[in-house]
Amino acid sequence: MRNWSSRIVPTIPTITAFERSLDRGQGLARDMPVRWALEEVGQPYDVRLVSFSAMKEATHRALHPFGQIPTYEEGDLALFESGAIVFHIAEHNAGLLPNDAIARACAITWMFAALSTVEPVIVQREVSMYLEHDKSWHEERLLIVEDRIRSRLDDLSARLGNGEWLDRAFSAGDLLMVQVLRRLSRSGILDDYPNLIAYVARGEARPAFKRAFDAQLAVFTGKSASQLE
Ligand code: GTB
Repeated sequence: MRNWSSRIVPTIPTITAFERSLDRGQGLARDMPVRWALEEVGQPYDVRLVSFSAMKEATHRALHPFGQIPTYEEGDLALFESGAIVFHIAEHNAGLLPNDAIARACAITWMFAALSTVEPVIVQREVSMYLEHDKSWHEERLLIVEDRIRSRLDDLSARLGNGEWLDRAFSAGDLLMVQVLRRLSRSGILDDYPNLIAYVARGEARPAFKRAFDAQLAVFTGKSASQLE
């Protein structure tokens, strides 16, 4: 029986990431938003790299029921789901969620919007590109999926307008939204949305993003982040 009254004892968290980068160090895997959130709040962290086979073993599945990365361990606490991990980091540290209750609820809403309204259509495109490219209906389906993405981007772009961030200050909502939009970087689809391109660039220009990016790139190149400079 779980002890629901337990408290989180702060320790240096350990996250998991792919031992071999699938995206060749582009920082698109889901350890990236977790690293970025930890860097934003100035929380040092350890990384345990896992192989594909290790991810499917019982030891890792005890942390992540679906045998994936990332996971997050902090004392007795073990989390999976990048959004939940970023939320946990944002809840327990200053810098990623406003203190004002209404502004905080709005920022959390953008976290959900990134992961449950914008990202799914982008993932549909990736599935179509990687798993359905040899099907006779691939081109037709791709057009439909890209239309759906554009519909989401039209609305997001209209809402962002000339704003720097989705609400007043940078938040965990922006962190997740920027990370989700980065998945479109090579698609050309963002080209029609100069304000979204500038928004992603603003996110990527943050020192915390750069530190997180370099750390995940170092796993791919085998060079430490300081050797990359
Ligand atoms: N909903 C979960 C979360 O947000 O944490 C999804 C976790 C997830 O998809 N993890 C992937 C994984 O472990 C790694 S990020 N896959 C192994 C498996 O399922 O067996 C996947 C990823 C890689 C590359 C890109 N990219 O290039 O855009 C995006 C996402």
